[in-house]
Amino acid sequence: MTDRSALLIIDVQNDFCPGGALAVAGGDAIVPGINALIPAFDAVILSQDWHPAGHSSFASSHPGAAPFSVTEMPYGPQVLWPDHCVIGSHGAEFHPGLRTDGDMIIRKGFNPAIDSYSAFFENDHTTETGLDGYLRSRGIGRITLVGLALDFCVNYSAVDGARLGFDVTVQQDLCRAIDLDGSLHAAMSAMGAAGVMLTA
Ligand code: VGL
Ligand code: ZN
Repeated sequence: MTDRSALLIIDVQNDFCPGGALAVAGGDAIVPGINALIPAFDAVILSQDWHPAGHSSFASSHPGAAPFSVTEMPYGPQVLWPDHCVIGSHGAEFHPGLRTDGDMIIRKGFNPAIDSYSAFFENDHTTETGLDGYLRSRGIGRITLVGLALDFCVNYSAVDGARLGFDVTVQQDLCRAIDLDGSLHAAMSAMGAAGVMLTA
């Protein structure tokens, strides 16, 4: 049975909202709309970017590297971010206005050596987070994604979800993007090519 629907609320955390370490413009503006959407789904899952201090995706862990530059990791190119969503920090907490009474919280990015944009796989594209199995064992076949950031974690999660066989919708008006060097345009193409449905 795979006829159940889930809302996946991606990384609506203080560090991705205005005032945060990796602020996404308007990141906080989507919170009321996400809260209002919750009752329409059979299941609600929140993801939380969750990095140990000194994480390999932080520019500060690479001497001389500027934030937002790109480096080569064993698993491929990796953007180096400002320190963000450090485990236990205020920035890693969900936005205080967000309803967090969902069924499950999936944390990702806790492996010091691998970043994890997607809620399904780490950036090596092989290490699973466990979300796929969780959804399947609950009979969920349809997922709608909202949250931050549209061109990184929402995009990677949506594309992986579609590849795993889920019916995936991204509700664009409840997402905001970082838009780094054309990343938003690339993300829209990738999601379209993967068969993700994009709603306004
Ligand atoms: C994200 C960059 C680094 C995201 C997380 O949630 O989109 N972006 N870590
Ligand atoms: Zn991160």
